[in-house]
Amino acid sequence: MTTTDETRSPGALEAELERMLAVETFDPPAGFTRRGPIDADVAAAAADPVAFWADKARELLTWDKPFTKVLNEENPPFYKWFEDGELNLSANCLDRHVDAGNGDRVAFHWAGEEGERLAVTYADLLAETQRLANGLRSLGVGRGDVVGIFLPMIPQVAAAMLACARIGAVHNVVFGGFAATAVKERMEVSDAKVLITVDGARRKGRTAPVKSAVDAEMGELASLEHIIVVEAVGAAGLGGQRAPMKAGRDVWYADLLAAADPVCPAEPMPAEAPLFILYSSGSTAKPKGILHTTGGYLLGATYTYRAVFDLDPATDVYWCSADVGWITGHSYIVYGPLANGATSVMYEGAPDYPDYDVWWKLIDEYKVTVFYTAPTAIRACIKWGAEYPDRHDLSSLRLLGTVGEPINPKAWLWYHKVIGGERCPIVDTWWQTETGAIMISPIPGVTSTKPGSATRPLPGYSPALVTEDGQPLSEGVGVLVVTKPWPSMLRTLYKDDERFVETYFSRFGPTTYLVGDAARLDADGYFWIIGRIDDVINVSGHRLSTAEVESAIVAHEAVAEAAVVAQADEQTGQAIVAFVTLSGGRIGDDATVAELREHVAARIGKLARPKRIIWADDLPKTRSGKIMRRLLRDVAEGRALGDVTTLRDPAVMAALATKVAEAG
Ligand code: 6R9
Repeated sequence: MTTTDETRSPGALEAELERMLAVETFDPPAGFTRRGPIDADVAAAAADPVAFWADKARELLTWDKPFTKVLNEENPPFYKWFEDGELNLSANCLDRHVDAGNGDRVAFHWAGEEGERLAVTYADLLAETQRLANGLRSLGVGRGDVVGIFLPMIPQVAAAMLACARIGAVHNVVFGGFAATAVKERMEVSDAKVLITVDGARRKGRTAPVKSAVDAEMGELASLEHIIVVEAVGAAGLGGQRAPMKAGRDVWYADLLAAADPVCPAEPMPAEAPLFILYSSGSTAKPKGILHTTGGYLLGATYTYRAVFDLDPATDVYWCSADVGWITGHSYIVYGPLANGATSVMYEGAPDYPDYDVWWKLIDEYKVTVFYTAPTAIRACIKWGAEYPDRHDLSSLRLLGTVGEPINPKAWLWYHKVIGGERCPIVDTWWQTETGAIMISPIPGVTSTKPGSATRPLPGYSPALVTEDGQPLSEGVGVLVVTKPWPSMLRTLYKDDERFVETYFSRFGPTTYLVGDAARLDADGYFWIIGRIDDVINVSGHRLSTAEVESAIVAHEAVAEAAVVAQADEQTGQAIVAFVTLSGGRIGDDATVAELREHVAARIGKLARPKRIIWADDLPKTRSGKIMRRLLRDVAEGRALGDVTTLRDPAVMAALATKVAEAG
């Protein structure tokens, strides 16, 4: 127990958070002492960012062939970093720790959904990676070949990524929660030669067949030669039958490993060799195949992990609750932590199974010191109530992080108070699949934080704000860009250089990266991400952010979650429509509508009052937890629903459409 039941009575907590909403700036908690020095980095990066990155590349990474060229900017936006250097990413994540005598250190404490526990050491992971790398080779996979990975959160997913990196193959991980149709599409467009998947996957006490679903969708994909199947649930999990296997094409993961040579030396790879493709959860219909390369990407993940999570690999236990199928999982479950020799928790299951306290139970059990999650998850926890975290001892935590969307101050404060016990700094990390690594974030122990702001750029990065016409802004609201190349930037969109240039480097020219977010820069140089450019609402010529209005709405004690979109309006250009989920099963009525409108008016101003409020039992979210406002706009404006297959629960939309129609 971190606090007494008295202080946690819902009313008292609510009142306390309400009081704290008035606090603008939180200084680094007094009890938090930063371990890794950062001042020298800040100074060096400000003086010469390219030289700074070159120094970090030499200091943090192990090179087979040292680079002599740091940055090639002859043909922007096609930048190259460390191009004549060679290294292997799996050797940087595994061999060098084992060689240094840390083979027995746990890389992953794996926690299975039904209570299983497994400790995977660096030596274990290296052994598994080498065998799998040889197994892949035996199936004809070599440098530059694309390997699809469609696995749940099991340790094999890390081995699969590292095995690809070991032999220079390019991985294309598809989030385990996606439908088989999405897997097929991603295998097809990336010409994947091999797919590594699983027989079945568990979720909240049920098992879903995966291999048979993949088979049903895969058809005859010309490029796909083999499917490797991890037997995770076995015949018992699949109603008595093992997963179907097609002779000549399919091979069991265990058989492949058993037959493989245990030794597979890591292949020195050119720094600019492609490392992975990751299809982004962008808002357009066609997914973007974001391509990252070896040296620059690893440097970005390794350096930022160190700077932001301030980890002591020998004593800390780190847990990122994301899925490995997202960039957060790539950079901050696999590559960043492993390159730094960290010990992580990897959890297979959902946050609400078997009960709402499972996360906090795991934090207590493993004495997790650093926890990294998403605002949407925090809001879910708020909805479930503080009694669940309060059941467990969370005193091991020293640092908390968030990623994925702007965090509303109420969720920030709840996280700070209920989970962090007011002693843990919160790092609100802003970045994207495209940036490969965190770009804007507080430096824990150094940066004073303001709830809702990702604060300032990390050393070596140059995000900036410009007007619609590209004029630099030192304060105010504008469009977020990055003015200088950085090592872990995407290199292109897979096989689509044209779309790469068009999407990111056409609006302000080939040397200015267009982020796609709007932001506000305050007088202290703090960045406040407003949201995607298309999430900005213009009411009567006043700019409002959906996030800002949402934040105001969810600050109301009756509200669990809200999503705000714009609807075309004759009078005001755009009008605000709010989809609102009430907490604790409350029913929305006219009085609540009036109350909420008043509440928003009091917080932002009358013009921010939602024109319509629609009560929603649930909101449409992608599997990574992002609210799909595009779909909400469609419902609000009475358009036919577009593609809903990427939603976690496609049924949510039909229910909402009915509600809106009823409301008229
Ligand atoms: C890492 C990740 C990127 C978009 C990005 C922005 C939003 C991410 C944020 C944030 C405000 C933060 N975003 N982190 N907005 N504050 N701390 O999420 O990558 O899935 O590519 O999404 O997410 O809009 O442009 P990705």
